[in-house]
Amino acid sequence: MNHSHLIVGPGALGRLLAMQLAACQATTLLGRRPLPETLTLVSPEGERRCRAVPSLTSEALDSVTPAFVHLTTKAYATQAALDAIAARLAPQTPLVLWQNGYGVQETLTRQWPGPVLCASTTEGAYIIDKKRGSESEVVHAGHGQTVIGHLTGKHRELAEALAALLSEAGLPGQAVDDIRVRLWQKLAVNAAINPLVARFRIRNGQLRDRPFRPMVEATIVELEPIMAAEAIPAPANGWHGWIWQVVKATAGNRASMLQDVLAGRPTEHEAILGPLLEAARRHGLEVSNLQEQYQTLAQRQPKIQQPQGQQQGNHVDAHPGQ
Ligand code: KPL
Repeated sequence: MNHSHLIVGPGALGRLLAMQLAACQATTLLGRRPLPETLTLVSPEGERRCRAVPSLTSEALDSVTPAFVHLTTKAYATQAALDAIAARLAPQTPLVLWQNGYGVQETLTRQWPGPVLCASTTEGAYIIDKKRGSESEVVHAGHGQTVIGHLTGKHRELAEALAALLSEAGLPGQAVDDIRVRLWQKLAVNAAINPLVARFRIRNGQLRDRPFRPMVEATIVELEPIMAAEAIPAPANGWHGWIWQVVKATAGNRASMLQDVLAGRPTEHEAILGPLLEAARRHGLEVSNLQEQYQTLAQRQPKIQQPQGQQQGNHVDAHPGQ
């Protein structure tokens, strides 16, 4: 069986996937610009490995017929990245969506004729650019878990096959029937942490101190009724316990949204806060904190650049309890 992988979006997560999968599967990276022939990965244990991973730009795409297309672009760039290559893919090619937030997963599941799997990962990775990007290393910051599934629970066998391939490649994966719930639970964590750390340019752990702690608490108070109204079950230790547990587990992290701000990239506020605000509006819930955070982020947005190959940069997650 053909198990080849095409990875669209050579940011930190895309490169981590490429490096790991290339060890046991045919893997190609697709970017806007040609990528270095050899990628370097620093493992969580500090070991440095180099691997040749073939890369392409979309003009050369006709030369590969992938078994899986992994979209690892930022959430706001995903639709355009797929549009740029769709005509060159067989319509039944399975897509795997690795985006933060919620939104594009529903849109593409409706739109794409083939199977669409969604992945939610706690693998942590970031890129260190050396010599202005001509040399860069991917740092695999921490081992995590990846859950994979179709939004309506279809394609279970395919999700299991992919989970097994990822596990074999050193990225433990598990097929799940409730990926929508998993994505919304992650949304809650991202909404409680990312906007505040990006705004105040602090590491996750600093949220435990004043003046930030009450701000997180105020966000959790707004998140709880949204999750209940959307029928998203609370994690075993409750939203409060779980969110503070993630803050502790990722205390040293610069969250993905902070890294976007520091790199001058647009943030994923639309994908993370947008669905929560929309749900609050539908259910008539008061969410002034979330609204204020959304507006603050929306005001600082740099222009979105060319979509394809937009990096899913520095996706650093931790999800105890999953
Ligand atoms: O998922 C994350 C992110 O950085 O996007 C958290 C959980 C906030 C960890 O940094």
